[in-house]
Amino acid sequence: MSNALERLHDLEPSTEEFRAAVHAGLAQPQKSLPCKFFYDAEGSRLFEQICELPEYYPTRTELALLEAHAGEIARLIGPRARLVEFGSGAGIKIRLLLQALDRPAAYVPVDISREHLLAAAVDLARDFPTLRIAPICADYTQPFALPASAGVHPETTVGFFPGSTIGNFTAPEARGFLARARRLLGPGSAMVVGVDLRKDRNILVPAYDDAAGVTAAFNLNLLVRINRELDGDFALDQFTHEARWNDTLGRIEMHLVSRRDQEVRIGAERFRFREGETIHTENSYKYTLDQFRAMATDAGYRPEAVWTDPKGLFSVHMLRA
Ligand code: AVI
Repeated sequence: MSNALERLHDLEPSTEEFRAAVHAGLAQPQKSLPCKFFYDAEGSRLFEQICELPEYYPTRTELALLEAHAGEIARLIGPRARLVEFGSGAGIKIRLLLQALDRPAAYVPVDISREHLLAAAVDLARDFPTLRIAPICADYTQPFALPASAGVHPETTVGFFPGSTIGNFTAPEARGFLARARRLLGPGSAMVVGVDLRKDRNILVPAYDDAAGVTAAFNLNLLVRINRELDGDFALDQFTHEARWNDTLGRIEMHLVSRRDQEVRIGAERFRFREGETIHTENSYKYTLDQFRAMATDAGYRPEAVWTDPKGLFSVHMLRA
């Protein structure tokens, strides 16, 4: 392991937090589970597979945008930047920025999935041996501090939030996240955010309900995780994956639909499901450029630049604090 790779700062959510969220979510009239719990080791692996699917356009479109505009993004960022990536995952996109940047000072990947975070950090340290890397295992929807060790006198600090993960928040959550990130990263910092754009439902629905069934497996893996970690007895073949476009709210919704009336035990508690009743597991909001810029402005940022692909599928925004 490289000397530049620092010890992991571990703030991974506890099993207790998972249990409390599951029990609270399943006690509501519209049952729901927070999508952040998708990302155990298997969920992270399945998500990487989703990113390769022909129907799932966001990853390849954003990668092409970053490839095409990395030079310009790097010029706007300037030399010796410290990069903080929220939800770093496999760390593929950051490589494009790191290669384009002038002497990056440090990279702080923040991710909820510890194993995945560490593996990606080790890989990156191998390819960028002089880069200071300070991984943080944390739920970045909650406040956290940057470790002092990552403060290597950067000229500027830049947040990186690719993949349209911001779309998995409600509008108030997204605004709150951006405002917290602005405070965390400090005055003069920048934020590079990938945002999926509103488009025809005939493109959107297959992107979340692919022919190979990978997204279905990703959604159902949440039940596998509950069974394993919280002593649940969900019968996996009694729930089906569904992706719905909600035009009024501008979002894709993922649900797990109960195939029959049934009762599920989690630990000592039991939850009843009627046939057709759903667990709402994820929202993926799609924005227009103006909607997102207005939200960023509300959060205290100045929209500085935006890049989109020729088909208008996806956007990468540069915001300044
Ligand atoms: C991580 N996030 C941006 C993905 C999305 O598109 O909302 C998660 C996902 N869910 C199903 N497919 C992908």
